[in-house]
Amino acid sequence: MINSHPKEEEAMALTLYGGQRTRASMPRWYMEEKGIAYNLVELDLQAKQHREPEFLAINPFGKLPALVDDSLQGPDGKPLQLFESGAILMHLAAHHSNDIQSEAERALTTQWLLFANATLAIALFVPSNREREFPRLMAELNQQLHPDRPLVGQQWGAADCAMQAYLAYLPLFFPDLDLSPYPAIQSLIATVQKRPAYRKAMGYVDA
Ligand SMILES: N[C@@H](CCC(=O)N[C@@H](CS)C(=O)NCC(=O)O)C(=O)O
Repeated sequence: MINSHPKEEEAMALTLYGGQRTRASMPRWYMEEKGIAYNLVELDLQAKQHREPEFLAINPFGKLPALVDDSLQGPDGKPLQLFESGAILMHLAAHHSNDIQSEAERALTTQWLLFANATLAIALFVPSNREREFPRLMAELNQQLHPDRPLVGQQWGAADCAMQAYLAYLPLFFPDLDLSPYPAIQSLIATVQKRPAYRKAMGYVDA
């Protein structure tokens, strides 16, 4: 049985399904930064709650995060259900914030979300790719990224959220990795780690 919070859920259009140490922290961080109200349903992966029929009805692949948006109708006439952190971030940016101001910004946001999930994540987490791709991508990102300069538009947005969240995973997942060749990324990670919304989304106790 999945524990949710029915009172809050009734009042809020958005329900995020997440779990500790999952990519649900990305859309959660985004919603915290943007002040978007949401209900959080935390699943216990150890207890295999993500494989229970109740959650498989929301994401048949049994993966987190997933989002239900009561304010929009899906093709079956029920509230819109979404999986994939990048698709969820894009939806939040396009429909629940004023981040995206032009078609060019929409296209660039999509570009960075796909890069984060399909290229950077693979370079970080797939060992064979880490050797081959990681230094080259990191060297270029070290030139491009800056804590005070959004990747798209004038304000911190979905593209920054996904890119920064993956980079901030580095010291958590690979504490022995030497990031000193990438000082701009090191300083970006330090800035991210201080953001209250990030700390809350990551479940840090002080947040
Ligand atoms: N590309 C997907 C990855 C989803 C994914 O693999 N989620 C992990 C947690 S970070 C999960 O649910 N793992 C449990 C499982 O696969 O059984 C996304 O970005 O949403």
